[in-house]
Amino acid sequence: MKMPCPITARVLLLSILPAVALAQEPATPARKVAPGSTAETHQTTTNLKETMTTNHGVPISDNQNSLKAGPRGPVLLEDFVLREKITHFDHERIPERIVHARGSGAHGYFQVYQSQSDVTKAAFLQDPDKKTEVFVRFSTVAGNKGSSDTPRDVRGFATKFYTTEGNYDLVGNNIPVFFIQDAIKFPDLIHAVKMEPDRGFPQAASAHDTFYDFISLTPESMHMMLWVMSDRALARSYRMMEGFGVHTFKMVNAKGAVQFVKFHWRPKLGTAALVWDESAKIYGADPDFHRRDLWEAIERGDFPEWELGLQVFDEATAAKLDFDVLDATKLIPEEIVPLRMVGKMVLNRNVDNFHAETEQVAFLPTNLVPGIEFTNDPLLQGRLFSYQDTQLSRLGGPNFHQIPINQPKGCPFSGNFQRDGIHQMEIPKGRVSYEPNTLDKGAPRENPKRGFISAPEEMTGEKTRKRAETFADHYSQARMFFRSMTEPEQRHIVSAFAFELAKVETKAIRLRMLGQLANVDGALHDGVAAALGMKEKAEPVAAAIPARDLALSPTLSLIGKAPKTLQGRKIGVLIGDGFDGALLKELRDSAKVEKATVVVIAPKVGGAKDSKGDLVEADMALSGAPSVLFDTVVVLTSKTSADDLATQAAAVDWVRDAFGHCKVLGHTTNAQPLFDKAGVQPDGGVVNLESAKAVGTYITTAKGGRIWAREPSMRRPG
Ligand code: HDE
Repeated sequence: MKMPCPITARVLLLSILPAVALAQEPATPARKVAPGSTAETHQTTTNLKETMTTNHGVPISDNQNSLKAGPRGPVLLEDFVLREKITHFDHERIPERIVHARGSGAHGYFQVYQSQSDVTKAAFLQDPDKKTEVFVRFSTVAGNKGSSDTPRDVRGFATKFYTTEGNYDLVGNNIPVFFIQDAIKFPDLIHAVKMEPDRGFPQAASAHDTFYDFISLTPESMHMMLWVMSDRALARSYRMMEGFGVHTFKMVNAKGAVQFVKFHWRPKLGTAALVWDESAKIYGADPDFHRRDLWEAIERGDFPEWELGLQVFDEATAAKLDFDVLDATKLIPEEIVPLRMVGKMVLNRNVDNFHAETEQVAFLPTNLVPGIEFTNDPLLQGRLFSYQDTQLSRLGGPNFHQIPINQPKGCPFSGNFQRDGIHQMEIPKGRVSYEPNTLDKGAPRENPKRGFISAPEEMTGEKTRKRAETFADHYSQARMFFRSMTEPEQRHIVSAFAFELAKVETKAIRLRMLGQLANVDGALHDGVAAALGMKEKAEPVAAAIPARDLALSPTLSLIGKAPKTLQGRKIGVLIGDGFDGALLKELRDSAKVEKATVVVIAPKVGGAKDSKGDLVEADMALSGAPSVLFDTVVVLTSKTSADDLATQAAAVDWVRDAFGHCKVLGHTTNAQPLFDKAGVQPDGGVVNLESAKAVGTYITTAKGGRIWAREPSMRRPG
């Protein structure tokens, strides 16, 4: 006997039921929900303006349940609301950037201090009363979009100026030189550093065989490698990072005079870096460390600022330098061409939507305005092709300039006759889409006076793939950089190389890399070789030009020029029951004066009771707030709570790490059991807060930054 299909029966039943249900529905929707349904908590509206619609404008009655054949039946294909929503979701991601995939952006403005008309006719560099809108995106290079903020890496520093003459993009990095001299090597470099193609790891890390295989065969990368192994690659915050245009550009004034220029961004908060162990731990504790820091600073009105500095020089100066200004693996020491500070940039607005702005922004080194021009740097020349090209696949077609974040703002021009293409968002009017024409009198025309004109430059030369001989010295500036560092910074470079090379599995690559380091500096090689402790010797590498001893450039050192400040820094205060509330208040007051932020941490996020029995709420629970998240730390406890904390690994690690990362620690006498357990040795950076004026002493000491003298006794290179 054939049984009736239960599903068919239910569908039949349902096709009758809705009519009955609808007829009984009251005018104002009190949604009918099954008992226990999540929809009970959802809000509905009768207001037309607030009514949710499909992408095609059809009002939606229920955004909680799909259309089914009966409450327990199959979902119906005709549910266009469900299908449209899921289809859109399925396509929510766009291809991530091939490099610089992980980034954070913010809006702000740029303002010039005074007219720079002697060097450039660029409009945004003329009027000190004019604020030019900007959008900045900071990024890491090697990791995927979902990687962490703090690996050892170069940071991107890309700025879009929405000028009255169109968009100008200064697409720079936080390191003033680059790995390679010619764009044709870029795909090789990036393939080498990214995850190895068979295994798909390591993520966001240069410490692996393919990278060092390539680098050890590429002597021109040595200068940049020294920077990448230095503290520069471990930025404490985007707000405390310098930026550089890297290439030499040209500036042209209204009279047509051409000069060379290098761009520099200098953070108002001064520069600061993490230590390697700290950055590795932050990787787990807060993968969004830099993104959160930037976002929170802007939200609390503590707007990050940078000054724009220019190194302006002429052909004659360029000719006298030890290297070629078209070679992006070289820098010009400030001691030779000083910076001229021309204006400031303030970031004062977070994005409204990460995808629409930070993800969809398209920076193009080809976005120039009259008064700024390219040079023949072969690395730059390759970039002029790459960025436009990559947007075609990333943003889907040739109309990506119509995406709001990429549109020029504030310039009076009328566009052009480019038409159609995928994602065309405009509806151009009229029958004329060509030029010259007579049929459209108001059509856009070329403007020989205001239009972009390249400064005339004589070009001759044989067709060749030769690299200029003036690009051949790969080691002298690498040596200059290493020798210009302070002692702790040199130690960090040695440590970083030793760490990375220890991760390289192929011995021959390690030895070849040691050969490269020997060409840079004997002490550097010896330090790394000793830390690796291998029995084999470095493989000698022939140098086209052996390193020369250039004059040192102390301005390259971060520690050397670090300001004594707590501005924009975070003080982590760990409290335990019975702590001294008055001391916490004094700390808060002093931190406010210094424009630092105090973050109170307790074993429970609900807080801890002070010595008077009042509950003080914590900002964070100890389990989620390791001391690596703070620039300097304080422990305020009673004897009992210190004894208790000393039994907790999280608290012991908190203190041990702070001490191990050379931070300044403030504490009450009661905290001693915890400090003993954490192995804290008294030194100038461990400040007891209970003697007279001790908070003042703590603040002054903490303003000085890390206690580097502590480091050698605790951590050997490697
Ligand atoms: Fe890039 N680079 N790059 N680069 N670059 C990209 O463009 C490229 C180079 C830099 O926040 C890509 O839109 C080539 C130097 C930043 O959106 C791509 C070469 C400098 C950003 C590209 C270089 C940079 C990028 C990937 C060698 C410092 C992120 C997605 C010739 C001056 C911008 C995109 C953002 C992004 C190509 C070398 C800075 C693939 C071919 C040198 C800050 O087009």
